[in-house]
Amino acid sequence: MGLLTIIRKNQRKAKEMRILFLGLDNAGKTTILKRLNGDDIGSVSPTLGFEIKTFIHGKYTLNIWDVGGQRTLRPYWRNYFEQTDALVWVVDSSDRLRMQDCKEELHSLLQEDRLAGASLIVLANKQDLNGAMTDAEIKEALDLRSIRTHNWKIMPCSAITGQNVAEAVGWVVNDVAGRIYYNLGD
Ligand code: G3D
Ligand code: MG
Repeated sequence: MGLLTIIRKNQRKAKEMRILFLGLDNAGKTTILKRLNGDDIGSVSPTLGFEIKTFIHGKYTLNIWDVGGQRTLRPYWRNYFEQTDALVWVVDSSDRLRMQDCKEELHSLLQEDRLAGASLIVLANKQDLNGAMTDAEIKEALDLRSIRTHNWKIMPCSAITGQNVAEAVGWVVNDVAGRIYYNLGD
């Protein structure tokens, strides 16, 4: 293998991003990923383990990990933290009763050393539902303003209508690329 080939291979590797989709169960993580992938969103079953989806986004390869969020599965989240470039925290904006649980889980994740460098986007999903909390309300409820450790953003979205689904990925890619790849060139 020539030197150029090796360099090219390494560059290709360097342009991979590892993105972790987390949130309480039923938030819509799997449906958002299906929507991104152009899959049928009529049939989504609860994620019991994890699934990895790979997308090409411009010059980047995104490896997206979709991990089950049921309470019994949450202790396993930590197995997926290593080398995470971005955390996508998906919220069911209509689930007011679990907003406190959602806030506690998010803030405890942000304490994790292995997630320290990761960008964070909070997706206020299910905006198509009547009575869904707005992104401003969710920002308050999850106390996002207190986050000093991560570069974060919140976006309203809907996996059903497709609102902001692609835009959210765009923000993640730009934020990670700005941090990591700004000096790599083409
Ligand atoms: P999860 O992977 O976070 O656990 P899922 O969540 O993707 O399995 O979605 C859980 C349920 O929420 C699914 O409904 C799914 O259709 C619904 N859902 C996901 N995103 C949206 C959205 O933006 N708007 C609305 N209205 N519903 C959404 P079921 O009925 O299959 O359990
Ligand atoms: Mg799921």
